[in-house]
Amino acid sequence: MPPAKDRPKSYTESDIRVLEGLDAVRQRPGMYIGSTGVDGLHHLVYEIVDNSVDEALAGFATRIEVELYPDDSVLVADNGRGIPVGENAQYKGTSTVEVVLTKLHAGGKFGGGGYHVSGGLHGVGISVVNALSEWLNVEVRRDGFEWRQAFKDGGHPVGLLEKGSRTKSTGTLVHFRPDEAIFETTEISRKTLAERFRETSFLVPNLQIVFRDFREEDADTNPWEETYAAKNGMVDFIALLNSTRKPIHRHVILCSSARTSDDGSSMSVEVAAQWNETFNDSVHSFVNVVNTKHGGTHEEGFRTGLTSSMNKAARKYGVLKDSDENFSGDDFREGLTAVVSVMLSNPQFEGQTKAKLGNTEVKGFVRSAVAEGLGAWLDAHPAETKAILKKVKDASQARKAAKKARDLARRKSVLDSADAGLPGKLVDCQSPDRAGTELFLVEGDSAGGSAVNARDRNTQAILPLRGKPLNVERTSVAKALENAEIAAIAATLGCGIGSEIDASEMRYGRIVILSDADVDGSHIRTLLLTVFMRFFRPLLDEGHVYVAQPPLYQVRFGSEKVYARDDAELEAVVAGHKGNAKAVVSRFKGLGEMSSEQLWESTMNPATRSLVRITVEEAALADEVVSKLMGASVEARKDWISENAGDVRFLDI
Ligand code: 1YM
Repeated sequence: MPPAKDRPKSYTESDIRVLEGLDAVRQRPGMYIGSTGVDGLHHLVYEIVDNSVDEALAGFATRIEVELYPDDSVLVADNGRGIPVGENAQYKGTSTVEVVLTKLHAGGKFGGGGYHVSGGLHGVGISVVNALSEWLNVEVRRDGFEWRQAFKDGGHPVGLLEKGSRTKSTGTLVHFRPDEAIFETTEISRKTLAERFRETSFLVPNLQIVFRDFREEDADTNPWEETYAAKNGMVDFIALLNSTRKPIHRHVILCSSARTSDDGSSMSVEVAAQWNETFNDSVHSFVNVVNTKHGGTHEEGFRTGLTSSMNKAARKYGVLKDSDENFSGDDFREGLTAVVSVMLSNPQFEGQTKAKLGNTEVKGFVRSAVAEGLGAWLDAHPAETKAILKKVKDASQARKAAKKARDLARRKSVLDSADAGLPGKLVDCQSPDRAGTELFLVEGDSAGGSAVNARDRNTQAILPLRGKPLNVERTSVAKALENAEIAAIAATLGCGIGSEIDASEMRYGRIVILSDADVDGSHIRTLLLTVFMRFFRPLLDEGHVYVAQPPLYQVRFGSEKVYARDDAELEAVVAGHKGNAKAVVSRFKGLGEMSSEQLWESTMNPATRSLVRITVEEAALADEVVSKLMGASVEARKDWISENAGDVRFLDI
């Protein structure tokens, strides 16, 4: 807090108490917004936008505008009722606007009647954004007038709420600049925000979100702009998720249910689903409009409801005979694209990332909603139901065949290799303890040879892969295992594949994909990552999968050697070198051309290399990118890959 002489005249004792609250936020920002990295920065924007989304869910706002400016400030405006401007009932002498902006409150909202539904991961409210901003201006249109108030240096009011000109319209606008002293970066990612706004528009009916970015040169007159609005809500969401896949039935299945308990708490659920020709399960779940990447009780309820109503239908249509066992949950999920959206007044989140719903009462609620709603839909659409059940039956047969194939593959490889069950071309490491061990998947036999010589034989194992990996976008587990390279990867990892995976059985601590630093190399990397996406997903989720960063150049300054990954790094290395020695640059044509020593120094030595960990942060987006790419024509794929070559983070979204 600034010394007394610097405080505005309007300061009162209660303001001081209030600001003590905001100072606590500045002292431990992580507790309120998760981190002070880029995720925390985005969280600030969501916190404000969520207020506007609440206003839309309450039926008052229909339009939200979000704008990014070159000074890294962010503006959010909505056409809702406007934050109340009168004296606050709880804090006499202070406007409700000021209370909302300066008073910490766990639920984010108070003074109003409704409950806070959107947001939810932290749901800390707009005052936290004020506390973490260099400056923040709020404008409200309400009760026939425009009102404004300014804050600076972490939430200190510059003056009182001022009444301005008359207006007939209503709404709230917040413009703020995240505090550079708090955040490691103040550069907001347009792509991350755009993805979230697009999702929001699918889940909130009658809402339009306009997103503009004024940060590029000349953008003040002609900014980048996108508008998100989904006329058909979740049906549009499914259509987008399935845009590169062929649905096997025409209508998107929709069901919903809502309930209010005696204590006034309420919950509602909406589910949209459609099966497609692929073998992939693509289920996305949301709580209060926020993506729950790690699922939780609502997803569990969805899965059990789905399994029971589908098995019932299978018996009704004679796809299952009396003596047959039920289909398993996995059989129903092959080729299923679904969105599960629940609204809860009191969501409880679990896990470190708070991306998993914990409320136990939700499971049964969603299960019966789905069992009933889906059951009714299936009864009303016999032809489509039969098409789905045919797919389920195929899936079930394929699953049984895959199990046989897998058992067979295991036994066969036992005969092939001295090591129990391991492929012959694997050069394993010696450490019996999997912690600290690494499996390198290496493109090509010759590079594999250099890697074998270069490696630390105690902790680094090498599996050379021949040619391009199989494109698995439209492949079942059984079919994929017929491919020698994929079978070798599965046998080497030893943790199972597809739905029968157990990540804890993986034989290595890390998997490192090592391919050339060129376009072909990045194509191979993409295909391999798709194999992991589709068949070894838990390994990605748990952060076991990495991409090595082999250099494209070696630069010598006399006896000193430096490596550079790309042209930009080469330029930086040469420009940044101090001393008189002349730079001698050589370019590697591929991994196979590097000596073992070079490969070790630049790419494999844990002390000097850099690895990129591949995570599936935005599962929905990654899924879309992978299928778009994998389903696309060869030409489109090549174009896309050469544009994005070298940037492995495209799957890191
Ligand atoms: C750009 C950010 O904050 N919009 C917004 C906030 C509120 C209301 C409307 C609102 C809510 C209620 C009644 C209510 C808030 N009000 C409060 C509080 N946009 C943005 N739009 N009237 C207006 O919930 O009953 C907190 S936020 F507490 F004052 F009611």
